[in-house]
Formats: sequence, C-alpha cells, structure tokens
Amino acid sequence: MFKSGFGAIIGRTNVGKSTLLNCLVREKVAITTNKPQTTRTAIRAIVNNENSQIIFIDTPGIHKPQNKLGETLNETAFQTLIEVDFILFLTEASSEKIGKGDSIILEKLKEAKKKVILVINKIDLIKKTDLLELIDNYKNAYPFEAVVPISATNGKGTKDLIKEIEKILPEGPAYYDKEEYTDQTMRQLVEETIREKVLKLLQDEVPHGIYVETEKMKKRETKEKEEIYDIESTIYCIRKSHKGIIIGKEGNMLKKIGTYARQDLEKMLGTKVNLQLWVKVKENWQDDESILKRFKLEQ
Ligand SMILES: Nc1nc2c(ncn2[C@@H]2O[C@H](COP(=O)(O)OP(=O)(O)OP(=O)(O)O)[C@@H](O)[C@H]2O)c(=O)[nH]1
Ligand SMILES: [Mg+2]
Repeated sequence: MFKSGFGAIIGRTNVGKSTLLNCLVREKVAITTNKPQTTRTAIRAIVNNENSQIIFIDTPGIHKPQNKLGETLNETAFQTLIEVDFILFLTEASSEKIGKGDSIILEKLKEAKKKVILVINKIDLIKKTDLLELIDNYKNAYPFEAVVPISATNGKGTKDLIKEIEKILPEGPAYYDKEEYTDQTMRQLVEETIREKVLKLLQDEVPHGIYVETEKMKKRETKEKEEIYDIESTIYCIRKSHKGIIIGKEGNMLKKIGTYARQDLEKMLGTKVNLQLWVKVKENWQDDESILKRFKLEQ
C-alpha cells in the first residue's frame, strides 16, 4: 500500500522549522538563520520514501506582530493548517515549561482538528531529565499522535519522525515526480538566497525591513562557450539610513552580500553567475497590501 499526504510544520519563530525541512529533504529549500522571522512564505518540500511520498510545508514562525507584514506571516502559517493531512508542531527543548507562544499555537491546533505530532527540536542543547518533564507537560495539554524528540542540525530522531508520520498518512498516490523536491521557483530561490546573506551579515531591524526582487535572470554563453546566468536583483529597505548600511563603506557590504549569494547560487544552478545588486528605499512596504500579497497563500 502506497501512502501520501501533506504536512504543515508549525511553531514559534526560530525553533528550527526550516532547518528540519532542509534536513528531511536533504536539499537547501528554505533559508535558515539565527534571527527570528526568517521564513516569509509557505514553502513545500517533497520527501520520497520506499512506500510513501510526504509533502512538507514550512511556514513562517508564529510571533507577536509589529506590523502588517508580521500579521500576514502569522496568518499564512495558521491558514496552512486548514489544507493539510497532518501537522508537525515544532517546539524547542529550551525549558521544561510550555511558554506563552506555544500555548497560543496549542489553541489553534485544537481548532484545526487535525492529526498532530509534537516534535521537540534542539535536544542537543539540553539534559534528558528536563526533556521528560517537558514531554509530560505537553502530553497533558494535547492528545498528540506521537511525541518525537529530534535535532534538526544533526538529523537525530528524524528517521523515527518519518516512521510516525507514515503511521498516520492516508493511502494515496505520489503527487509529484520523484525528481522534484520543492515548489519554489528559481527566482524565489535566488531572492531568498540574497535575503539570507543580508540577514546573516546585518543586525537588528535592517535585515527584517528588506525584501528582494529579481528583475532579470537569463542564461547565456560566454565567448569561451561557458554557460553563465546574468541575474539582476534589487534589495528594498525601509529607510535611507538602512540603504547606507546595506551598501557599506565604499560599497563593501553590498559586495560581500553579492559574493556570498553568488557562491551559493553557482552551486545551486550549476553554472557561473554574474550577479548585480541594487539597493532602493521603499518606506512603508511592510504595511503595503500590494507587496504583502506575495507572502500570502495562493488562493
Ligand atoms: N543547536 C541546535 N540549533 C538548531 C537546531 N535546529 C535549528 N537550529 C538553529 O536554530 C536557528 C533557527 O533555525 P531556523 O530553521 O531558521 O528556524 P525557523 O523555525 O525556521 O525560524 P522562522 O523561519 O523565523 O520561523 C538557526 O540558527 C539554526 O541553526 C538544532 O537541532 N540544534
Ligand atoms: Mg524558517
């Protein structure tokens, strides 16, 4: 019997949802950083097993919103729960108690009425005794199908997780070809790679106020008959002072962002990349519906 289905990965921001997604699919599909609110859209990744195909949907981390962008991200995450077969509720093993953010998510899970597996991440950081108490607290709060402690950075526990998912997965066909591993377009992967570098290289609200748009992406042959991608993208930020920080002294920061992004993109695309970056100010984009629609679920 072949099984298949869709599963949402939901949890507070920064608990390691995207790290888990990448670990399960063994590809870099979603960007990950140690900063909150990294993921902005629902990102699909497809995992093929001998007797099953599981489509995981990474979601933006649940957090206290500061603007319409934040509200949109939370909404996208919760709306994902409606359309899936099961839910992975990801939390981190940082304390033995259930925090406020996780309690809010538990309430949403009760409303969703789906099969839920509790996944406790970052077990590499804690003592086993603390973990047992945390598991007890969660088991008293919600009737989970299973509780699986994992470490998404080293892959520990993820085989058990797949086994538990296969138990609750409905019978069904493979929805995607075996070669496909994400629904992200090349353009989205390019923009996210650039955004990851800005998040990693810059501090505080500067990287959180940016979004990236790619104006040009075209493959050509060089004189030496080598394939090369010409990519032109713009980094939009919310203040003139941020623009200065992103460009840096004598353009050094932008050069660094470009170099790191290009190195990743060359690996991803398997060709040389000629990446040109611009920086522009768009003050209120975080509250602008015409831009926020890109972070909403497709209707
Ligand atoms: N020690 C440890 N760190 C982890 C583990 N999993 C993820 N991390 C780290 O946690 C941070 C956040 O990871 P992400 O995968 O970006 O978290 P996220 O839940 O997707 O965050 P948002 O997209 O903001 O909601 C990164 O610095 C990861 O390297 C783990 O198992 N152990
Ligand atoms: Mg993420």
